[in-house]
Amino acid sequence: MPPTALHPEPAGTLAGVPVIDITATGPGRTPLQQVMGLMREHGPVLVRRLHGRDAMFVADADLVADLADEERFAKHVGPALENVREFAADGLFTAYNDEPNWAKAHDILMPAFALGSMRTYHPVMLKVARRLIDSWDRAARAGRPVDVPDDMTRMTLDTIGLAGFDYDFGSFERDEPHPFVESMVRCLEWSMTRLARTPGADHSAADAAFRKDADYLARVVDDVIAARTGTDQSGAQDLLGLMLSAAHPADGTTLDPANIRNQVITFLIAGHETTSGAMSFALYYLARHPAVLRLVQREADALWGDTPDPEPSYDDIGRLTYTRQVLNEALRLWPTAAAFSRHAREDTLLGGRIPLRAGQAVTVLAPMLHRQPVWGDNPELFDPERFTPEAEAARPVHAFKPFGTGERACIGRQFALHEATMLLALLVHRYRLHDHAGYRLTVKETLTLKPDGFTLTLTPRTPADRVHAPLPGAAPAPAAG
Ligand code: FDE
Repeated sequence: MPPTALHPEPAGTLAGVPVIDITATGPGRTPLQQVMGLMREHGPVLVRRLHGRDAMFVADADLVADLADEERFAKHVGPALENVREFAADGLFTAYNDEPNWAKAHDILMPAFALGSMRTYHPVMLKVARRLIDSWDRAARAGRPVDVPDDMTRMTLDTIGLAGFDYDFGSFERDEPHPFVESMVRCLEWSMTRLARTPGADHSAADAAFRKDADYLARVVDDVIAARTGTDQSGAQDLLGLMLSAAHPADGTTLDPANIRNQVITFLIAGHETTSGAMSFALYYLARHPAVLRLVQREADALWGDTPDPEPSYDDIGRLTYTRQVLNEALRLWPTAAAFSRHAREDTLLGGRIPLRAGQAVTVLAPMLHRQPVWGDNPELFDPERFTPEAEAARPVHAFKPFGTGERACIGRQFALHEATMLLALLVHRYRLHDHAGYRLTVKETLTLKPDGFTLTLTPRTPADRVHAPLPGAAPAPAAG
């Protein structure tokens, strides 16, 4: 448990829910993991009190299922998203439910994120995957470790940049992250640390620095848009082309320029840290679970054999079902967008027992939902067998929420899964992964989660590595935790 959570005792209860006052310590640099720790101690529903402000957190599977009822609950733009709104405004992620631009942009952009549209993005995703592979080949030859989350972030940023806006961040040609990324990360950090501020203190320097970063983001994006405006975009295959040209199916209007800028910033934020964190956690677990790694390799080998530079087709990615299970299991333990909030549409009783007023918010803490008893008696164990079709069918539908819920759920889900599944399969097909530093997991929070300082060394796999012992008749035993 982080030192900030000095086992505070409940300050009392509200409608039977324990109230934990963390004002003495504050939320620290890992606020979500702090709530995870509090839930381990006080149970899967609690009120966290900070400077007299209360926030209810829920991970109980039945309560989360209740919150998924769209008739009684809706997405809540809480304090964290209000802060992100300072630089993403009415983009899809941070728009209020009743803001007209939400429904408009949602309707215009939905087709671009349907499963079939991944065919369009597949070549770009592969091109960027090859950039990562070139860079990892160089590291492997030099015997140099790779920084996994940093490289995953390079990969997802270049992918969303190219697939979304035909803009090349060229991240693999830089030692340091692209300045745009550094500004964006600082904006996200500002959004997070602003939540923990002591009332009355002077934050003007931090706010001025934030303003500068936010202005820079807007400027870069406006340049990208300007370069495309005025030219015919009807044949453009990316999101920006669609936003500049597509008319709403019902009323024929297009998105206004300010909203397009907000959407571009939104997709860059939403589309890269979350996905890169998911791939980083998946690689972390693969490096620790050789039996699982062998099964992922076997799946990739079955498709691509000894081909040194496989050319995965769009359809190949759908065949990588075990690789997908590994990703899901990584997203279970560490859903990289770890919390989302809901509010009551009218006064109601949550789960038939906790009174909520109209507009009152509740935050779902997905990493703890994903460790509830519906997941069996060893939820900390990494086991992709939890995501076989049979196991999934046997579980309540709302037990797994890495992409949020309802009409405001993640629009980029197929995009992220296609990108991540392809890359993971290509990497395990090509390299042996070595946990050279005996890495111990520490999870960094910048609103999203990632394994901090996780490095690997790599050696190329040889044809001999691809000769597999026959599978034992029974399902493989999951690796030990
Ligand atoms: C969304 C999302 C969500 C929800 C939130 C709330 O509710 O608040 C979540 C949870 C998510 N998302 C998650 C995730 C994970 C991953 C890996 C991802 N995600 C990815 C991605 C990519 C992209 C591009 C994206 N993503 C995007 C997005 C958007 C735009 C949104 C908003 C929607 C609406 O409409 O609202 C989201 N996403 Fe995600």
